[in-house]
Amino acid sequence: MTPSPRHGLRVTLAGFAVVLGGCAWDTPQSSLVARSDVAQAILDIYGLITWVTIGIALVVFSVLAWVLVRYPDRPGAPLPRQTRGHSLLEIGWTIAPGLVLLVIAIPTIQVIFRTQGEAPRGALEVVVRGWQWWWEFRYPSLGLVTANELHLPAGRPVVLRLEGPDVIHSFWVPQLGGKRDVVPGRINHIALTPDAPGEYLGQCAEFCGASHANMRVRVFVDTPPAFERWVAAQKAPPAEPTGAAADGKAVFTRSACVGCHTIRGVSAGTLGPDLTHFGSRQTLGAGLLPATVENITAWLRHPAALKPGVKMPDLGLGEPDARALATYLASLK
Ligand code: HEC
Ligand SMILES: [Cu+2]
Repeated sequence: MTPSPRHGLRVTLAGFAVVLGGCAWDTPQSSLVARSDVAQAILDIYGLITWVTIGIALVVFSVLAWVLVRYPDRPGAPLPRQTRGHSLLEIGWTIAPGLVLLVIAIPTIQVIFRTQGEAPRGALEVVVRGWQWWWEFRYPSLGLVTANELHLPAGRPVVLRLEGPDVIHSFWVPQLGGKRDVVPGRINHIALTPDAPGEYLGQCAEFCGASHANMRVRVFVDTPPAFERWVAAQKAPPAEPTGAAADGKAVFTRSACVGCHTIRGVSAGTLGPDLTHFGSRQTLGAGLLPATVENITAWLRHPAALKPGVKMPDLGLGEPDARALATYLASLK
């Protein structure tokens, strides 16, 4: 049986249904949902360009349809009247695209300058450092350091100061706006005001090596009181562990961990994420897995099995040591 044209049509439509079925408006990383002033400004430009493009498409397709209907090719039909060197038309189709570009360019340039702009007074500064393959967040005015999960207060301007200690990364949390490159030897800024409390997902948007796809970021926009509580909890020294967690602390202090990780009052390494309040984070390994004792244990035993290329070495830990360590780290709320 030869496939009929209707069969082809059905297959095509079924293909569309499958592909378009994956579309949704309000997904966690949708750039069509704006939750900050900067994201809204960018979305407005996007809307403007979409409408302008729809307008152009309508004009072009209407003219095309008119030509198809008006001048079909019939056997023996004469050529329609040919037009050459029509000054008015030529000037028209030179000026019209210029106008369209102006309509798009003026607001676009305004928004570019606005999003590059100086942070307003009183903005909360956060230093964002993109490492292969995790994010470090420092709050100089609060004396806090954390990783992979950024907390911001709703309604207060923040300025993110992007620094690249190793290779080029790009910080991108679509609903809060951005994306901005993190470039070694150069400081970039994003100034924005998140407007609604919630959890926003993002990820590195510039290919940066083996685990680029595993370099995720979570931003928690808290109500101002919740943010104050978070700051107070992070500033407090880590609680002294008891039981299995105390055994874990002993393993930590006698292992190579101390050379790479900081736990305030215990160690001062700087090559890996600060673990002082690791237990308050929901995920591990830059959004790789939920931070359960099970997953932390697996991570500590063979980090590269979970995250290809990871810069944390396999230290040959046995199951009991790894579990005790995981219990300790999870207790650091
Ligand atoms: C050579 C440096 C180095 C050593 C030694 C090291 N780590 Fe790491 N560690 C890292 C780096 C780098 C990362 C970030 C990996 C990533 O997410 O890509 C990391 C990530 C982690 C994480 C996940 C943190 C987070 O917020 O997601 C934990 C937990 C951890 N290490 C615990 C340990 C423990 C416990 C030891 C000792 C047994 C140890 N590390 C030894 C460099 C090191
Ligand atoms: Cu990256």
